[in-house]
Amino acid sequence: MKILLYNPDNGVTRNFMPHLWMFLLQSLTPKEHEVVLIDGNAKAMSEAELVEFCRKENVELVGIGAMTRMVARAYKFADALRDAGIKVVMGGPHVTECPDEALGKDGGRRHADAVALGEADETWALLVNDAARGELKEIYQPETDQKGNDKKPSLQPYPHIPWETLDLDQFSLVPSFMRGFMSKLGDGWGKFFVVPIETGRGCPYGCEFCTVTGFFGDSIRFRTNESVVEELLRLKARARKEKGQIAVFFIDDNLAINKKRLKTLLRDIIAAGAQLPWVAQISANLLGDEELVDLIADAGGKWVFIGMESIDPANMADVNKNFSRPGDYQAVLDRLAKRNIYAITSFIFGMDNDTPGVADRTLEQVNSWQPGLPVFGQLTPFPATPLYTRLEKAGRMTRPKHWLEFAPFVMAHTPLKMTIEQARQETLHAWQLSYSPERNAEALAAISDAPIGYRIGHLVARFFFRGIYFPQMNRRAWIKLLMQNRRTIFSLTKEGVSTWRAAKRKSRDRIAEVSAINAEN
Ligand code: B12
Ligand code: SF4
Repeated sequence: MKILLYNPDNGVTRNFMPHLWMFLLQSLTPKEHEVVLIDGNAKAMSEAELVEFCRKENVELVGIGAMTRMVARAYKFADALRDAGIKVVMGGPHVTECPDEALGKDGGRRHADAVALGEADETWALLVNDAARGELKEIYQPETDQKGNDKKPSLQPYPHIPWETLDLDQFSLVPSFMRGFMSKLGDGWGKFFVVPIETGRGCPYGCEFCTVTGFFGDSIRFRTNESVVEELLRLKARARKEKGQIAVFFIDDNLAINKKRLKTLLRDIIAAGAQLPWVAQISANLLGDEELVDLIADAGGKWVFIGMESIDPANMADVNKNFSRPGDYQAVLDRLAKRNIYAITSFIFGMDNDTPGVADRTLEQVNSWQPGLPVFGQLTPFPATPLYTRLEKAGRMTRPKHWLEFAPFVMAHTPLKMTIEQARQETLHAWQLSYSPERNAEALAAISDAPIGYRIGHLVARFFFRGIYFPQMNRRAWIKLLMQNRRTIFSLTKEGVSTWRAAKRKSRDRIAEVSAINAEN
């Protein structure tokens, strides 16, 4: 049987990284079946084009995964496929939280023939074999323990994802018109991939807005260090072979949740020479340990994503996240910057104690810290979270099924001290100011004593991160962006060229010196 795993595009931005679930399920598929992957964010397709593709390729089963934000689009694709007589199975966080919606048991249209609830590592092969026999059931769900909770996959052993041979072309971040030129730079930048790797699952913190504790559980499971190191080494070999660049996103929700374990993993990565540039999510409260931060830097860590959420401790308490203290943020960022590690700082507006002006107040703080990459979202009640329950009980939801009428930056409930429109304006304002050419230049000036390579990396990262909010999907958009930032680019290029010339001159002089010494002897 031929299976397509499909991830719908989010309709607003372009993801910078493929989704791990697709590769994971592909490697867990019984060998007699063939699996193809399409990520709508990388390869845009209409519903009709997808149906046509499935017909031409004789695809018999389509697996669609979606977060809440993308689920309305996922349903549209699923409907078109089912109308064409192709079986559809859906999985991922949203359908786990709202299975009746996907199965049409809540009064709406049915979108999926089957749903896979929760972690599907151990149910996928069963589901595929049932589908091949024409005996697909409606619901696939992990076995439960005595307390009725899902039995979670242990991650030991962990499936082998053949990164070294997979066709990753659709996921290269280098726009095709720049590939020829970029491949000649340094060790080669003709292709640049960010690859997702997990080292563990689960988070015990239970922040009010987050689905992770409910979905993956509050006890944490880890892969073995050996299996992570082995995966990194294969990726490193691929980057070398293709003269491209590969960076890794450790997608664990909190990579340092067990500091002792993380230290052993980082030491093993260093010992095996398995370093690749990487980014990971770590909460601020776990970044106070100097030894840990040293190891992060030595093991290739370049960016740390920190869910800072708000600079207001009252907001942090409201969402059950006061383990992360705004007063500590500056020290955390200084500690990282000392090792040339960037921080991606994530903020949420529209919290209950937010008032108009929250964007400017937040940016004033952000701009006084080490420059990083700030991102801004809004408090969103995802189904099955404690936040959803609280707001629903209080009768504060304005769009209880907001995912079916997704609107970027329009909140689904009214915050207590501002309007929904004010929250939208604050969010737009924060994005616009944070990635303007002026702010880019200021951020670069603030790290003018850092090595040139680090500063170039910072500017490039700013260009990509701005793309989360400002659509940047074609050649024109890129050229416009480069023109707007031409002064900063020009001064970095000038400095880069003279640094390179000086290094070349120095190495020539050194060679001449050594030859002279040899001749004298
Ligand atoms: C990496 C990540 C991202 C990446 C993008 C996704 C990517 N390319 O990987 C980035 C950083 C861009 C991102 C962004 C966002 N993310 Co995010 N992200 C994650 C994260 C940390 C890891 C995802 C992952 O790979 N998990 C590991 C895999 C193995 O788990 P999985 O995807 O759930 O898949 C398993 C099962 O669900 C199932 N499954 C999944 N799909 C399918 C499909 C089929 C057919 C089947 C059978 C089974 C199946 O099988 C898998 C194996 O068991 C998760 C949290 C988490 N730990 O999952 C949040 C998470 C998915 N993100 C979340 C959110 C809210 C967002 C944002 C909307 C945040 C925002 N406000 O902007 C944005 C929007 C995304 C966008 N614009 O496209 C929420 C989603 C909640 C929900 N109900 O939808 C999560 C769960 C985090 C949270 N705090 O609650 N995210
Ligand atoms: S620390 Fe992160 S992953 Fe854990 S519950 Fe809070 S927001 Fe979710």
